[in-house]
Amino acid sequence: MAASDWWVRLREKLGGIPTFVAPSRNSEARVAQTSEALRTLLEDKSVPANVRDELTEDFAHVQALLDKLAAGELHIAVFGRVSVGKSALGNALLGREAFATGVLHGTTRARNAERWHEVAGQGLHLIDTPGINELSGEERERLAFDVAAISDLVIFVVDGDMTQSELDALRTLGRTQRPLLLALNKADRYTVDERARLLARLREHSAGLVRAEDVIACSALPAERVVVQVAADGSESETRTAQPNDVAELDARVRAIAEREGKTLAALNAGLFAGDLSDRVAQRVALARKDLAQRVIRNYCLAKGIAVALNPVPVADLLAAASLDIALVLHLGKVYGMPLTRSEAGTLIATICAQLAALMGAIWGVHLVSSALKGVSAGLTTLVTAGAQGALAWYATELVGRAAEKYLVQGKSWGEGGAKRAVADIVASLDRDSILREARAAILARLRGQQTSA
Ligand SMILES: Nc1nc2c(ncn2[C@@H]2O[C@H](COP(=O)(O)OP(=O)(O)OP(=O)(O)O)[C@@H](O)[C@H]2O)c(=O)[nH]1
Ligand SMILES: [Mg+2]
Repeated sequence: MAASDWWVRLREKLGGIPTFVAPSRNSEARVAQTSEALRTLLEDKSVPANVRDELTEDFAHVQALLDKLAAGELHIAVFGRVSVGKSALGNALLGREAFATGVLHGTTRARNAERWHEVAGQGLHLIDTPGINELSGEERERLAFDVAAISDLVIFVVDGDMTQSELDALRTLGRTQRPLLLALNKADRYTVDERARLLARLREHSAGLVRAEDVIACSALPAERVVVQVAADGSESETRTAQPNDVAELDARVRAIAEREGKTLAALNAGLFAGDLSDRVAQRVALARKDLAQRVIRNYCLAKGIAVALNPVPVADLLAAASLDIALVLHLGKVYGMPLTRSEAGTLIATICAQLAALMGAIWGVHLVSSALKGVSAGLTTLVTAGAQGALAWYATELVGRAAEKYLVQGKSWGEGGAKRAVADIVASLDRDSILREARAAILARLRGQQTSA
């Protein structure tokens, strides 16, 4: 099957990219399906070891997602500008002082070396993040994506009407397909009327990104009430009374979501990540294969070039001698995970050679020999002539190898233009003279080495 058939299988299993508004029905089935897809990814033996090594972190993340799915945990991130009360809101939802809060901008960033801070409790797993206006545009985008990657639900916190950069950040989060809640914090600072107008405005801004009922006012850490009393003697005294927070509506909404679609959300997000990772794995696998194929072709070119140089054949026989390249083609089939039988390899080479002969018939004689010899000035020693013959064999093998590779990469197919077009493209894409030059140098170096060691 195709080179990366395992991820195609995985994609099929996941059934496309899910969007939010998850169907709650069948959520157990989806969780089971996603878990199985993730496990397939973890256990797939066709992922080469070096690719797996490069993506160790991602594979660890898949394992974590699996554990999370098993535990049915819901990860919630709070996101927004500095000092809007993200940490305070996290604390209010958790019911304890888990995150540092403060009047100074960048409290979260200053206190935590890491880019965000996670705390679990009350059946929730909260992720506190630094204020986005502390970051450059690019960093902000990366943070949004990173945060989204580890959360099932993002609470975007504002403390008034939205600024353009807040709206941009909200849109970025929207692109990650995470469900979003928009919290208008510090509601205690507004009158009932102002609050209603602000909520209406925020719903307008976030239309299409956040559902109207998910735009909610709250007061995570209301200002203390200060009462100044003036005594009979004119002296003043101040009493400060802490006010209870008001996050009940937001809390209820979060928990309703967690209850109703927690597992499904976690499964959807794990599915999104798995889809993403399988794309990356497929890309790396393709690169690793191409790299390996390149080395395989070069080795066969060198071996063939030396063999011909040691035992020169008439130039016209070079194409016929290309049938010796059967081992190369068999090897390439293995590299691309598409083993060929001997007779398939033979047919493939015959097809390629027929195209090459048709293409190069006219120039395959004198011109090529003179290109092979180009740059060799004086005294055509036997060694040099042999090197030139070997270089031609190398070039022919390279053409056969590249053409066979193309056929394999396309899933044992020549594509639309057929073999003729494919082979012509390969010939056109290779710089013949530089290959001949490199080939001759490599072959001569080997032959000289053999002569000295002999
Ligand atoms: N009036 C009022 N003040 C609040 C409310 N929530 C938070 N604050 C105040 O806002 C300031 C910032 O709160 P934090 O929770 O530290 O804000 P943050 O968004 O985490 O800030 P950074 O970590 O600096 O990005 C603090 O002085 C809080 O006391 C609220 O609901 N009402
Ligand atoms: Mg903070």
